[in-house]
Amino acid sequence: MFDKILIANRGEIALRIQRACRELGVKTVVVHSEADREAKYVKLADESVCIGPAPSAQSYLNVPAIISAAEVTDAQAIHPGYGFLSENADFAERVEKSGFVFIGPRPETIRLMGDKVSAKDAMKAAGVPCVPGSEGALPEDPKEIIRIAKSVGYPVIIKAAGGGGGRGMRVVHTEAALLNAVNMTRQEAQTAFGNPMVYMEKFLENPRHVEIQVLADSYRNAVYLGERDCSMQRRHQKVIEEAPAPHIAPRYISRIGDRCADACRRINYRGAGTFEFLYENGEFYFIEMNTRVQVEHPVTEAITGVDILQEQIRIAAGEKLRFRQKDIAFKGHAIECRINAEDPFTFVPSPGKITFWHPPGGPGIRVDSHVYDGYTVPPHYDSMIGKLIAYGDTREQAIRRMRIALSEMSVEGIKTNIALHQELMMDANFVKGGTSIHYLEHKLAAKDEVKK
Ligand code: MV4
Repeated sequence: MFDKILIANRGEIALRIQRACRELGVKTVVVHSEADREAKYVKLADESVCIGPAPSAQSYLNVPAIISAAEVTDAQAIHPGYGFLSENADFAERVEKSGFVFIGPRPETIRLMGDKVSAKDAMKAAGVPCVPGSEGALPEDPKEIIRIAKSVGYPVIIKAAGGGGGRGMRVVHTEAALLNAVNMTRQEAQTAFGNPMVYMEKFLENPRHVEIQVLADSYRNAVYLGERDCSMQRRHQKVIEEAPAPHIAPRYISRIGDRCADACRRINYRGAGTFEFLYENGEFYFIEMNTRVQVEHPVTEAITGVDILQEQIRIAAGEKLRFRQKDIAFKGHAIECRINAEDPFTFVPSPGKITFWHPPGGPGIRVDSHVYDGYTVPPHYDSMIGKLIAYGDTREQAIRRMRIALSEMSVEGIKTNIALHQELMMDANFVKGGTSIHYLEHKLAAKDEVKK
C-alpha cells in the first residue's frame, strides 16, 4: 500500500478521498487554491500545499503546480477525484512520467474513452449494445451522410467525437436540416475540442439514463456493482440518483453488467469506471464511458457494501480485486439528493457564508459534505455543497427516510435546493419511479406556465 497520496481536488470529494486514505492507513496531502485555504478538510489533511489563486485554471487545473506539490511532499500517488483533471489523459501521462501512480485507468484507456467514436467502437467490438448509428465518424461526402441518416432513420443526433456529457450535440428531424447541422456541429467541435470529427446516432426521444459501475484490477479481473438511475437532471446536471434503477428486472441488469465486466477484461481496463446507457422500451444502449469516480458513487456503496474509493486505491497500488462477481450482492435501495448552493427554483448560484448548518442523521442516512457552520461557499466552483444519501430495505423506505432527512436539514446564510428535493420526494411520478431524462425540465416548465 502507498505511504502517502496527494489529493488533486476540492470540496466533498477531497474529504471523501481523505477518509478512504485514513481507513487504509495512508497519509494525505491536499492541494488547494487560495479560495479553499480555510476549508476544514485542508486542515484535517496530514499536509497541504497552496497551488495557486482561486480560478481553477490557475490552481486545480495547474498541472506543473500539482506535480511539484507531489514532489516536495514525497507523495507516491495522485487521486484526481471527479471533474478538473480526472479524465485528462495528458495529465495522467505526466503523473506517470514524473514517477507517481495515477489513481485511475492507464492514459491510453482515458484517451480511448475520451474519443466517443473510439469508445463506441471498442464497446461494440466487446459485445456491449450501442445506439444504432454511423459506423465510426461521419465521412466528408454529403451524399454518404444523407444515405447514412436515411438508413438510421430520423430523428438523428449529431455528436462531436471530442464531446460528451451533453456538449457538442445537435438533433436533426429532417433531411433538409441535415447537412447544415453536421457542418455546424463540426465547426463547434473544432473550436471547443480541437477535433472536428462527428458521428451520428438514432435520436432516442424519451430515454432514461441508467449507468453501470465497474471495478477492474491490473490482472484482468473485473466486476460490475449494479446500476444507477440518474434520469432526474436539468441541463445535464444530475439532481437525484438512485440504485437500483426502478422497474428494471435484475436478470436484465446482470446480463448488461456481465457485458460491461467482459468489456473491461477485453480492453484491460484498470480502476473504477462507469458505462453510461440510455434505456428505452426495455433496451440498453451504450453512449459513453466515464473513467473516474462519480459524484453518485455512494448509492452503489450503499446497496453493495463496497467502498469504491478504497478499492480504487487498492487497485492503483497493484492489489488484486478482493471479490468476484458471485461475492457481490445487491441489497436494499439508496437515493442521493445533491445539495447545491443555489435558488431552488431559478437555479441561480448562491455562494456566501453559511451561518447555520444542521445536517440530518438517523438510520440509513449518510451526508457527504465538507461544509460547516461559518464556512464560506466560494463563488469560483460548482455549487454542490454536499450529498444526502438515504438507504432503506425498499425504495419506499428510502424515500420516507429521505423526506425526514430533508425536513431535519437546516442551512442558513445561503440559498439551497433543499425545497426542490422536498417537492420531488412528494412527486407522484418520482414516487412511482422510472421517469425519463426530460421529466424534471418538463415539470419545471409546466410550473412556470402556471405562474404566468
Ligand atoms: C442521446 C440522447 C438521445 N439519443 N443520444 C446527453 C449527454 C450525453 N452523455 C448524451 N446525451 C444524450 N444522448 C441519443 N442517441 C439524449 C441525450 C440527452 C441526455 C442523456 C443523458 C442524460 C440527460 C440527457 C439530457 C438531454 C439529452
